[in-house]
Amino acid sequence: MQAIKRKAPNILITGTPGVGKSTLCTKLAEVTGLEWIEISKVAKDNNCLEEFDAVYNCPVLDEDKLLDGLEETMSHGGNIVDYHSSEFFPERWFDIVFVLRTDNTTLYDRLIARGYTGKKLEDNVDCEIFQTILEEAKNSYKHEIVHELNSTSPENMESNVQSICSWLQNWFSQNTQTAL
Ligand code: DAT
Repeated sequence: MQAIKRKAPNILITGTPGVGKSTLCTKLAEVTGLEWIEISKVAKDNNCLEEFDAVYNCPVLDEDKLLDGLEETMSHGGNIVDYHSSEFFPERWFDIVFVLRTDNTTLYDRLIARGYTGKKLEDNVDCEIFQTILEEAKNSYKHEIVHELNSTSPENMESNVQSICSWLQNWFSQNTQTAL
């Protein structure tokens, strides 16, 4: 569905906060040379955060401003986008979507270690239990490009890096034209 062929694919890594997106993306960027775009950081650095949501104890994202600012970068390809939501991105941006998953006990411990408490802690654990981010991704992208990855152990991370690298090599071999 992409209008112009990209030089490299764009990958979306999504999942509940604490599931391991930053950890995986750091490693992937290192191994693949693709650009890691951490949406929360980009939003902060580019003043795309609006008023503070007192209930969820987090700022509200100015989605239009953020998307406009990223359009050119995404059109070139070669990006790994990391965010806990996926529905507001243009569908055409991504060649593949990975949803990281873990069990609720593991997630609970990770979020406690991060200092989450009360409603924020509870809502994020519920989000994982109810597969909210997976459902969101499936509702926003073609099912065949949405993949669940277990992100509970360091071994899982290694195998996730391997799987994504294999997919990437395959993408390049199918999308790179041989020079005459
Ligand atoms: P996120 O970016 O999704 O919020 P993170 O990458 O910051 O999550 O990870 C949260 C914590 O979990 C952090 O202490 C590292 C740990 N972690 C992440 N992935 C892991 C894995 N596959 N195995 C063990 N620990 C992991």
